[in-house]
Amino acid sequence: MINDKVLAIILGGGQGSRLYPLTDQRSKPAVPIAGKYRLVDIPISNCINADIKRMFVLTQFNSASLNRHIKDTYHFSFFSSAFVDVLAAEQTPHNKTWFQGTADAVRQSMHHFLRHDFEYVLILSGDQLYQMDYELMINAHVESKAEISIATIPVNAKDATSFGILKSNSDSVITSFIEKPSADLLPDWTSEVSDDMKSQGRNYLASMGIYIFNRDLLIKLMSDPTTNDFGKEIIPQSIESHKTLSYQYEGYWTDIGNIDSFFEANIGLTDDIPQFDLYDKKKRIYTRARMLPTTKLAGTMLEKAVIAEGCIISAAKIEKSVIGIRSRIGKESTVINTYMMGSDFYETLEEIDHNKIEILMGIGERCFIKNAILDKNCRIGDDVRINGGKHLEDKETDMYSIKDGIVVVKKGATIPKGYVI
Ligand code: ADQ
Ligand code: ADP
Repeated sequence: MINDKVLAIILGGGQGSRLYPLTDQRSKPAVPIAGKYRLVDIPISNCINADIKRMFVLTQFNSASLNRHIKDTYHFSFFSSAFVDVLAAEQTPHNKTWFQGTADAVRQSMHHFLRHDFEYVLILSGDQLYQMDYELMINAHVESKAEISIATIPVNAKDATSFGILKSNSDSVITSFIEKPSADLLPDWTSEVSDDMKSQGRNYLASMGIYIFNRDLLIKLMSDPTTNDFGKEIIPQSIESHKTLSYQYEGYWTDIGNIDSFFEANIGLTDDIPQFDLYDKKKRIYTRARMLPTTKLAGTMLEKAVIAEGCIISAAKIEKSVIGIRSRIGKESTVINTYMMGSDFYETLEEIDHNKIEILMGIGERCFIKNAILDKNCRIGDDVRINGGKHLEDKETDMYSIKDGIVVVKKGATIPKGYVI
């Protein structure tokens, strides 16, 4: 089977500064999404669904939560060749520095990959929400006898400046590529797209940052130590000398690299028909099986709410919000347009008593929370009011950050009773 010849490399993130403060205490792949998953579950699940069984996750720093999550989640049979290995930037006698970019991350880990038998490398981003069948892309790559393939998607002019933009010929072979063009250059970079895409103004073909390389070519490209990045250097330099295929995709795909897009992607799950479908049996998203009890609700008005397992909720109202595992929300509280990640553990009555805990984990009574992300293990005291929105300026405190009007309460932070943001 062709997929047995593929090794997947998941780029788990550079410094993760665009997702700060969610990446303050954990590496980007470990950031919790959709109430019970972590970012890294998306590319790993897409690989498993496409029968790609060997995966490396490259990350800039090794967080305990990432390692624990991978170790506890992805158990393969003793007789299977499948694995998910985390490779954190490491110092060796040859490399004294952190990864300098995406290609450098791959280069520094080549010795780990070359221990395996493979013909193709599938390189994936760790911060995108989508369900794509990589097998179709691999087949297109092999059939066209390309040396490199790039998954591409039509985007509009507003988004085009944040992506690699390319043009291809009638055989879908890429003829030119520019990384993140400025708006004044865009008029030269339109492509022929389907009527559906045209009607949405999506006239530019963007790289999704998903690449297939033939093994020998990757080894050759990685032997040049002056290139650090796929988008900035490797791809633009390779298209002339190596046949590079554009594999066009038109399904749902979104980059969740910053707080705003991360928030929108999570809240989008509360839509009547979410674009990201967690209910499709054939495109299952895997995560750790936690054996949590069911969620208990009392007196709560729910409107477009997504609620994970193990919650205890007595809120008055939850609207357009995602409520993560083990969340506790007290009486008469209102939660609107909020992603609450939940908690890592329950506090027992003995612990609360013994440690004289005044503000319990979760949201207290009579709170009002709107336009916020509550990281894990937060303690929101009674009568707290968080009213996020564009009227707020960016701000940074020990307890929370405000970015683009979204209030992000930091992991484990305590917001005192009656506090107003
Ligand atoms: P960007 O997403 O801006 O553009 P980049 O910041 O290099 O590119 O990140 C690509 C992926 O690699 C992300 O998942 C990121 O977290 C991860 N990453 C970055 N540095 C890393 C490092 N040092 N170690 C490990 N992982 C790292 C890229 C392409 C564009 C394309 C977009 C699509 O360059 O051409 O359009 O992706 O999202
Ligand atoms: P999940 O996958 O459920 O999000 P994590 O692995 O991120 O879980 O974190 C749960 C972790 O919290 C577990 O390792 C667990 O040991 C730890 N934990 C459990 N109880 C407590 C506690 N009382 N205080 C601190 N950490 C705890």
